[in-house]
Amino acid sequence: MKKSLGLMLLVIAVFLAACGAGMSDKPAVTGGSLEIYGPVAMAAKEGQVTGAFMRIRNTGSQTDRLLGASSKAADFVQVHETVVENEIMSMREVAAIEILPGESIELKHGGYHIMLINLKTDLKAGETLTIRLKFDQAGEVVVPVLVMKK
Ligand SMILES: [Cu+2]
Repeated sequence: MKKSLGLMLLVIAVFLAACGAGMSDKPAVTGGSLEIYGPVAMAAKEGQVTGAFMRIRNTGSQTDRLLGASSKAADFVQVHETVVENEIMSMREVAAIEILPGESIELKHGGYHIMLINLKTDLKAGETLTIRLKFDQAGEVVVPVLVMKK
């Protein structure tokens, strides 16, 4: 009896691990021809600045463009790129990011990202915030973004 319970728990553990691994292959949200994977933001305090990151895949046959972002969580939300000039890293706002048919763009540390400027409240790990992304073709896509420990 005890042995079979142990085996059952092991089976459950393996099953959960498989589910966890499989989840990253599934988009968190889709909008039009776009699939959005693994949207996360870093925990930060009220008044601070933080970044949001994700992968956006275009499954359609037309090029789409990320034109901007908004959120009630911050006073300003911008799409940024990270640039290195004279060995100094800085960030600047971009007008648009193209997503070619069948391709993905990666918003990540040291690259493109969504910048939340002047947070209205603390963002704590485990919470979810909403970011609205604006695309040329797909229109507005509402993305639930998981807050991660810094
Ligand atoms: Cu930035």
